[in-house]
Amino acid sequence: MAPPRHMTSEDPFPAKTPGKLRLYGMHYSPYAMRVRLMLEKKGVDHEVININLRSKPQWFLDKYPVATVPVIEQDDKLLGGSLVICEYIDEVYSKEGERTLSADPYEKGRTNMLIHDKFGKAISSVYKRIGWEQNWEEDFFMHFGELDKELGEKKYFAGGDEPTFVDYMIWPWMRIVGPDCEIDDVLSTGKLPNLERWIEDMKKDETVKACHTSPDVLKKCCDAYRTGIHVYDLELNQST
Ligand SMILES: N[C@@H](CCC(=O)N[C@@H](CS)C(=O)NCC(=O)O)C(=O)O
Repeated sequence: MAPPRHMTSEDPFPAKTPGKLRLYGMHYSPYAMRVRLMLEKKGVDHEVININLRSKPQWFLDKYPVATVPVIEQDDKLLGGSLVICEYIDEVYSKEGERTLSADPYEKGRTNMLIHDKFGKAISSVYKRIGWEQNWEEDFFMHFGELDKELGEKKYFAGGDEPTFVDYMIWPWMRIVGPDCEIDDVLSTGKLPNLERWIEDMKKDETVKACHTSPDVLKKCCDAYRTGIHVYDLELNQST
């Protein structure tokens, strides 16, 4: 099913349903995808209002002057920032013993360090590669090499047989690394064997599958990043 179209400054505020959680997103935003993954994982009943980031509705700016997506709203509660939101969803909607992020303060701190520090750097090297910036390769393999080392022999980043918080938080960027994807020239080098295996395992995860975006659409988003011409509602314009 095509995602909801992206609303512009022309669109009136869509009435809220009492009690229902609403995600303000942008369908191709990796940050918003973090939240979609977590909502899917936790089976949270919700609605999505997509925002055209080049023509933001005034009602969105009034609500969240930081003016980025994702944002969630439920009655009079509002939270912005993908990691803040995902941690909140995990805490509020997980059944006993099913949290994806450890409740142990030290474990949680270590996970957040990995996401902010090591993966933060890897994200910037993904954009360098998408933009074919000079020397992207050195940067890319340095930061991805660190991640590969961090993963090591483990199936998922936190150990265990199931993906947890950290895997879902980094997936939106990692899904474009690999065969048939935008960054298809790095896994065949043998430099990232652990990540290569991890990507294949992540692709089989039910939550990841439910939030799938076709490689064709992802490619158009990467092209848009290169040209600076934003694209919205690609699925609505597709004939298939
Ligand atoms: N730290 C924020 C970053 C969110 C972010 O930068 N989102 C982008 C979309 S991918 C955005 O809304 N940009 C605003 C704009 O382009 O005007 C988070 O984790 O949610």
